[in-house]
Amino acid sequence: MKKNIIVTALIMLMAAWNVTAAWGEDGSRLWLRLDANSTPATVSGVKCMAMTELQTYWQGGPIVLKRQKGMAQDGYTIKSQGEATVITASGDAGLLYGAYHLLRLQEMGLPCQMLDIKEKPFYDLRILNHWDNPNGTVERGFAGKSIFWGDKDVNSEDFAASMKMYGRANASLGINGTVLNNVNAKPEALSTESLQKTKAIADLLRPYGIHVYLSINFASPIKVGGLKTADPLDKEVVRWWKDKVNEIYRMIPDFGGFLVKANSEGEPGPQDFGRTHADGANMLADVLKPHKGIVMWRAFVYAPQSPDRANQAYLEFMPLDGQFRDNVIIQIKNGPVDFQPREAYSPLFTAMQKTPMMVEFQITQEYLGAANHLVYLAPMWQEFFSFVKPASLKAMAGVANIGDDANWCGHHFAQANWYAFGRLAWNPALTSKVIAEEWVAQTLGLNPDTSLVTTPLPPAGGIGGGAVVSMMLDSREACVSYMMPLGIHHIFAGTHHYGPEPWYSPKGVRADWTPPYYHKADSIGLGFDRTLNGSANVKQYPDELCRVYNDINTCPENLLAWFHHVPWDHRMKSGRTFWDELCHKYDDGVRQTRRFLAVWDAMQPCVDAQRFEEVQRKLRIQVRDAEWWRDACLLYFQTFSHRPIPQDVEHPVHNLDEMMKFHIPITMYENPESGYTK
Ligand code: GCW
Repeated sequence: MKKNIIVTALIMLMAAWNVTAAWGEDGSRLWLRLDANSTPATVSGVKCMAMTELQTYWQGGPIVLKRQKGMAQDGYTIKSQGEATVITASGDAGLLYGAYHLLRLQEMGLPCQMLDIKEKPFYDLRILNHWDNPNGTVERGFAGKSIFWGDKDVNSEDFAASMKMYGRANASLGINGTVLNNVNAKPEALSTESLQKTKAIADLLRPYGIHVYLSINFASPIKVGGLKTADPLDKEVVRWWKDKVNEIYRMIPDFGGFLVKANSEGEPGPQDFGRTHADGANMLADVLKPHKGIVMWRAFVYAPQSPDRANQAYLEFMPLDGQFRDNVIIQIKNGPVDFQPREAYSPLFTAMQKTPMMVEFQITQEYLGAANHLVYLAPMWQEFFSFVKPASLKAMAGVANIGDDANWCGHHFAQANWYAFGRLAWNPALTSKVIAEEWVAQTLGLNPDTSLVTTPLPPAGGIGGGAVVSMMLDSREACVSYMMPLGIHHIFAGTHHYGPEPWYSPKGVRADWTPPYYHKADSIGLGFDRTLNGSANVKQYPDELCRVYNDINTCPENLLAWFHHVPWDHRMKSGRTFWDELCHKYDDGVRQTRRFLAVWDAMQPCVDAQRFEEVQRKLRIQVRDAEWWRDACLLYFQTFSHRPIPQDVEHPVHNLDEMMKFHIPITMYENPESGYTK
């Protein structure tokens, strides 16, 4: 599919091509215009890219790019000197990031004189993970097909143009690494033919300071190499990996390394040969070391027989703390279960003291309404950082939400999550609000002056970006409310993780793949008992937190059913019973989505027509989906609570038996186009 797109790399302004007319009158905002017919720039390096971008888009006075030894890697300064602006960095990537910083100021309409800026990234490694398959499908991808694989001709001009847009968008945020294929890795990713494609991509992304990485299948020595085993301690296996890695570095001298999902969800791993995660990771690390490559070894593991899936990663990895080579980083999802709308943080982060760790966030909204719901994720990631010190981590990875859809991410506002990921990987201290304001100003061209926010409804006309910013800031909590408030988790449909199926529990399906395993609804109450009397998951947290979480009266209410089996009549801080509170939360969630729709409706005069309509359509889906979530969950849980839905909340508009018969016929590679109501 040809991407008919206009892109501003810095501002992540991505819109369908036919928006151009609407935006033409306001051409000043499109200063990074890339038209569909432009041939890719032939560039010979990152510095050259910095120059090209500035020459093309900078509207101010002269710029000087200066190299200076001794500055932080990828860091830069920007200083006004008379008429000129001087960008100084020790490396080319720093110059490019400095150039984009300057362009960002210009684009946001901020002053570009008297500058005295000093920046350096918090993390050296700021990396996207693409769950893209060789056939072009994207696991949990909701924005079309892979931009890398499938029928893409990596030698075509179209492909080069698309990599150029991707490279600019990422570099403008400081993202400097990308894993090109799914962690459920097909062995063929390491075939020579596939490596040729990887090389072509690496060549196209190099000018943007982006290094490529691959996910590997641990059984590759058997499946690609024809060996009898993939035992990491077997000499022939080690030799195979050495040869393979040498082959890769001959083709791609700056290749970054491997990402590994091992012994998880059926993927092969060292445990298949009686070895540990450390044995497997270290073998690969040793082979990559001479080339300065790294191993990102995932801690996303759980076993069918485990009485509490949330305990598993800690149980498998804690005994190995300190046993990993220094070029191994353990990559851990933010929560111990799986990218839920709200989870407690993964306790491994505070437990492992002697092992380099990185966090894996999910930018693609597998569990947050796919590409249909407007959910701005920065507040969720920031919540994580309120528990886990950014400095205790080595790097940040984000599972990408990028596909070959015309707007790249399926939902215009999903681009804000890609943007926020990059900005936070550069500086995790940035607030969600500042990031949203940047995005709104640059992408929608709206002034994010928050004084213009009015509640509950904006006045007709005359409103600014502040209303959009505050909608974004509220959106994650709203999603939690209409999907899984008060610590409830993983009550999704079994097959697609889009809608609610708290009842889903077919015979023969492993328990931890069914919602009742997590919500444990019964006549007494709701929630997973992870206290010391239950699965003892609380014990994996530092003592102080363990005490707080263990006691139902001190446990934060937003995690109550995560850590406790909460009695229906448990008294909440509001004075309501738990059941009544639950009803109110679901109701709040629905009301919030209606408010978002009203905010957006009022934005019509301020946004181009196409973008307005596309977002409006999605928000309408979101409102209906929120009602669907509320009705399915409340009516189903009511069969256990036997309590009435309070009079002061809106009552369900669906019937439980009808909802239980309803199935969305989609796979994990698609976005449900119309949500629930077809
Ligand atoms: O979130 C779950 C997804 C799987 C995914 C897995 C993982 C790539 O449902 O689709 O597989 O996690 O993170 O490995």
